[in-house]
Amino acid sequence: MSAPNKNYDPVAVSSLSPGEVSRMLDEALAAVAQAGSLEELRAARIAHAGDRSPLALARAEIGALPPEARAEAGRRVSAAQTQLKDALSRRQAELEADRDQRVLVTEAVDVTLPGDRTPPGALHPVTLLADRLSDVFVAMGYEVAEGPEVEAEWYNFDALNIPPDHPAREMQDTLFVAPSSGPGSAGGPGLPSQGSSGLVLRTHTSPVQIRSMLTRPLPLYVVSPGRCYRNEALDATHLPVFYQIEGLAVDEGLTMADLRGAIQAFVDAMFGAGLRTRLRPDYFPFTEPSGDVSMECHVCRGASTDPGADPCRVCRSQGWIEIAGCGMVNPRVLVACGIDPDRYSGFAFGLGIERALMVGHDLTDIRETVDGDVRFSRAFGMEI
Ligand code: FA5
Repeated sequence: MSAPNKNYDPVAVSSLSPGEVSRMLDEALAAVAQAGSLEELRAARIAHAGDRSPLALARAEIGALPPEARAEAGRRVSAAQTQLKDALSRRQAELEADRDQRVLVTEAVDVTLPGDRTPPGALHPVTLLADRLSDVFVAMGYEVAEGPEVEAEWYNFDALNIPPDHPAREMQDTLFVAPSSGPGSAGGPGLPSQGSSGLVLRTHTSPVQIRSMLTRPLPLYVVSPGRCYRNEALDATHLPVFYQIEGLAVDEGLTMADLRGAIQAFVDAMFGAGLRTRLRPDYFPFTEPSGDVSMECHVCRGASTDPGADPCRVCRSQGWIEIAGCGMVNPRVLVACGIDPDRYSGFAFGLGIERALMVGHDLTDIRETVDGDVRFSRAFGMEI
């Protein structure tokens, strides 16, 4: 600011003259009007309304005027600054409205365009059924137990009362991984030691029975779902790799009646109450007596067996559908696991999950479960 000027010097304060203030204002208003963006307007604001702008510098000169001239010069500069401030506000509002309009156009979403959604994938129907079957038993108080798919022969056969020369080893078309290291796994009286056992791809989930009996406290109620392998050709009812689920109970005083009760409860949970179950004699080395379980056909309920009735595809007009192998745990198996057969008894059952899926959904070819065709899974209501 210039020094106070008692003798009014119009040259020193020329910036406060009406013409000069009006020129500064015109220049500022022109810059505001020309600002084409908020950025440019910001620059114009700093240049023409900021602390170092011509109008601000002129206002600083007011003190240099003689007192009688100060008020008029102050009013002049204030009026110019007010006019500029209003112009800046108006332009700011216009530019913001422009920007908002542009954003609305460029960021508009056309909700009518087709979606580009990546389907999340889903569990396979066989996995879902395995989970559902396990849940039924978990609800009855069973624990889920799992075992390895590459299994010691001792667990897969020997401890289950299937000695090396037993025809049941042939029955199950075993895939061998490593041979046994010595004669130890060949039976003799009683069950063989596990030390020299070879390795196989487990042919059933029954070895998990042995693992459970050896490691878990009694009484024991376990359910074991899992993958099994057999050297079998793929056809409409056989897979070389398939799933089974196995149940095992070992407790004091268990009888065939408990086995029947467990199986009936399972069928009720899966298909709704009211379907009868039937046990017929069968043979498994690890259960004695052994049986196969059938349930009344859930589709025709036996009606297809009446003379002249429509045939039933699901039970092939037998009225019954075989669902599982079962039996009372052979005392020799209990002994192999260090369990006193005079005090404890047990029952076990096992079924094929793909076969159960076929029964439940009227599938005629088991290969559909492994083809990998998503239409198969979609038919079960899955999004893939
Ligand atoms: C067994 O494997 C016994 N461990 C079942 C068992 C457990 C009996 C406990 C008694 C007590 P099996 O070989 O029958 O039994 O096989 C059981 C089920 O597995 C069959 O009923 C069938 O549903 C399924 N299964 C067997 N082989 C195949 C295969 N190649 N493809 C698809 N499913 C199969």
